[in-house]
Amino acid sequence: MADTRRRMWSMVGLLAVATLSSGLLTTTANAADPDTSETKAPPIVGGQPAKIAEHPWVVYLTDTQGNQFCGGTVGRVNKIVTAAHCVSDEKPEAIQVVAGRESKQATDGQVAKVTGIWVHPAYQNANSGADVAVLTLDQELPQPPLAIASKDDGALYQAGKTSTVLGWGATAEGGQASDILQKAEVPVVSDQECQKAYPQYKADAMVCAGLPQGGVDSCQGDSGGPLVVENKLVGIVSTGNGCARPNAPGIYTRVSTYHDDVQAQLGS
Ligand code: 4AZ
Repeated sequence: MADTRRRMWSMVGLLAVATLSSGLLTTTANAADPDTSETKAPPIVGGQPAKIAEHPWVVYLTDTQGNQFCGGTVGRVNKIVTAAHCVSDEKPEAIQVVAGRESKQATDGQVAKVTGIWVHPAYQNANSGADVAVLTLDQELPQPPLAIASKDDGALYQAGKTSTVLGWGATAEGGQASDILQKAEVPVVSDQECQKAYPQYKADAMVCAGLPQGGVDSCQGDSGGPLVVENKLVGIVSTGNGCARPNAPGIYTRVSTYHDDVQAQLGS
C-alpha cells in the first residue's frame, strides 16, 4: 500500500510539471518507451477516449490543489466508492471529488468536498484485500449511481467476460496521466490464471482482468476507479505488477464480496 501510494504521489508530482497527454492505457511498446507514446500520441492500443455522458457515474479524486490522484464511482448521490489505498491515509478535507467532467482542463460538472471517509475495517494494504472505501460528500450529485455487484452476480465474474475499466490515470507504466477520460475492455481472468501470476492473489477479495499478451490495462492514477460488467460495478482498480505487461493482469477489488458492507455505507 505504502509503495502504491508513493508511486501514486510521484505521478502527481510529475503531473504538476508536465504537459498532460491523453490516453489511459498503454502498450508494452509504450511502456518500454513512454517518450515515444507522448510525442506520437497514438490512439492507445485497446483503449480509447470515453464520453462522460455514457459513464456519468465515473469520478476522479483530487487533492486541494486539483491534482488528480485516483478514480471512483458514484454509489449513491452523495457517496463515492473507491479504493481504500487511495484514501486510507487521508483526511476528508484533503480530498475533492470531481464528477461530470470528462477533461481535467474543463470546468464543467461538480466539485464536491468530502465530509467522511469509511475504509473497510479489514483493509491493510492492496496486496492483502478489502481494498475498498466509501466517501461521503457535502452535496448530492446529479449523476446517477452505478449498481454494485452482489453475491448473486457470480456470472459477471466468469473468466472471459468482457469488462470495461475507466479512468484518467497513466498512459504508460511510469508515464503521464491522461487529461481525458479513457476506457478499455479487458476480459475477466480466471482465479487459477490470476493465482499463477500473483502469489498474493485472494479469490474472495480480488478479481483479475487483462489479456495474456498484455497491452491493455489500468495503471497508476486509475486506482479506485470502476471495472464494469453489464452496468454493474464488479471491480475497483487496486494493484498489479506494472501496467499492461504480459501475464500480469490488473488486480481489482472483488466488489461482490464487499457488497453488504459497502451497501450499508451507501444506505438503502
Ligand atoms: C497503481 O499503482 C496501480 N495495472 C494501478 C493499477 C495497476 C497497477 C498499479 C494495474 O496505482
